[in-house]
Amino acid sequence: MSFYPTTIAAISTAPAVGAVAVVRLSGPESLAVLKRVFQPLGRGDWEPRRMRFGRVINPSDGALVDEALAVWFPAPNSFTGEEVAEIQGHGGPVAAGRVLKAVLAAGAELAAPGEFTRRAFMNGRLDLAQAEAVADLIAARSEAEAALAARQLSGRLSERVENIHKDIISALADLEADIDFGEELNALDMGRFQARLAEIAARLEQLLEEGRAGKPFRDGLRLALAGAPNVGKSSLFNALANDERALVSPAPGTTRDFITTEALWDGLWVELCDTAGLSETPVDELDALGQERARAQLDRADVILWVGDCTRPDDVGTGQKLPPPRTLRVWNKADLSPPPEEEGRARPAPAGPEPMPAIAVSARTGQGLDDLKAAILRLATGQESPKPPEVSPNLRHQAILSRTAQALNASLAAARAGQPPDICAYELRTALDTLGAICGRTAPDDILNEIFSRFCLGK
Ligand SMILES: Nc1nc2c(ncn2[C@@H]2O[C@H](COP(=O)(O)OP(=O)(O)O)[C@@H](O)[C@H]2O)c(=O)[nH]1
Ligand SMILES: [Mg+2]
Repeated sequence: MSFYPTTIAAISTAPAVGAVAVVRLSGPESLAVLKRVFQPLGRGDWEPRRMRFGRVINPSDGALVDEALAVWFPAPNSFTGEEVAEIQGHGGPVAAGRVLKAVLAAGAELAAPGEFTRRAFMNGRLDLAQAEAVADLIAARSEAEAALAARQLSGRLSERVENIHKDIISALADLEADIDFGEELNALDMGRFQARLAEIAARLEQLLEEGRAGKPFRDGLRLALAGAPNVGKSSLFNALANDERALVSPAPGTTRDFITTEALWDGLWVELCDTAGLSETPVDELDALGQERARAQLDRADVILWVGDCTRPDDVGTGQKLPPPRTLRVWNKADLSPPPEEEGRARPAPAGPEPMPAIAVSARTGQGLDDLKAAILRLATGQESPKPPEVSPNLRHQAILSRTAQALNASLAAARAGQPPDICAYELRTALDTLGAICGRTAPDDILNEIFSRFCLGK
């Protein structure tokens, strides 16, 4: 059943010092290669999925390489769906490299990055969304990212996408039956048909919404602090990172270059970026350069904290120019003075047509920091009570989902306008072809290359 005639090998564990390293083989010659390099202790033949202890020998010179455990998985019950063998030797890059050399000398080829997972996908062991989840799980930096990836790997996203796929097929089949045999059968109830399409479109929209709201849990959260000099940006940065990373000083203009650090907030990965204070007129050339870099960092942030000083509420710097939907007004030094009020509420930022939420905190005492974190998460997810979604389509999935929704809505619009059913059917077929790319039914080769090249060696 396999697509591939070659047998590939790679070190599947991290290239670092550790107790155990795994060299994995996949392909029709896996057992044959294993037998050339591995001398099991004790008699008997290889049994499927049964670990054996023995010696690894390099067949090119007969040298003893390692003592190890080895196991054989006959096709198709393996990760790749092909015949697979694994040798568990001692860890460490050199020791594992020697086992790999022995296996290559015995006839295996070095695997390309992601090649095991690609074979698993081609052999139908995983669909494309699940294969992507393998890479995401390995790369996860936080509990939230790992949990989402694990659910996607188990097929939660694929299942929902496949259900939508099935329902579009069934709508299309009814429509085509009506086109072909309309006279003989009871004519299709157009009202109900349109309701079905609208319901499918709503499910696509729901998935898209989960993709947007899930972004911080899936990709982490990039935060940048901006504001006038000396309002306490670096102090707040340290408090949010729980680390005395940035220099703090009563002298304005301490921070010239930007500083980034990573933190975990309740299992959520956050990157914080402290920047030079923004002002209308830089004090010198170094300050001008610092401010330029600061603005570049603000552009790539998911949420910008525009920090002000409760004791100097009118020193707003150039905050008016920050993008309101991604910016949160933070009044720091609330331990010294209450935040400026407007009609009994923390004064909204004076910027832009849209009101900007404002939060009062003290970097010194920690007051208000939990509220600030909650407000950041509300802004990033667009949800009143943010929580990780069950599945979260990534950007590739989101692009496909919106193109599918477009085609589906075009079909619905044609049906509503009383256009010929052929046109509805054409748009539905486009929706099907488009949606198929999420699980890989219709993904072209260059997309596959793109996805699998992001994997590490040995995966
Ligand atoms: N009382 C009080 N002082 C603060 C607070 N945050 C910062 N400061 C002080 O304000 C000054 C400037 O702080 P810094 O973090 O360097 O400001 P930046 O220039 O905006 O990065 C320092 O003397 C800090 O100790 C706060 O919440 N309360
Ligand atoms: Mg600073």
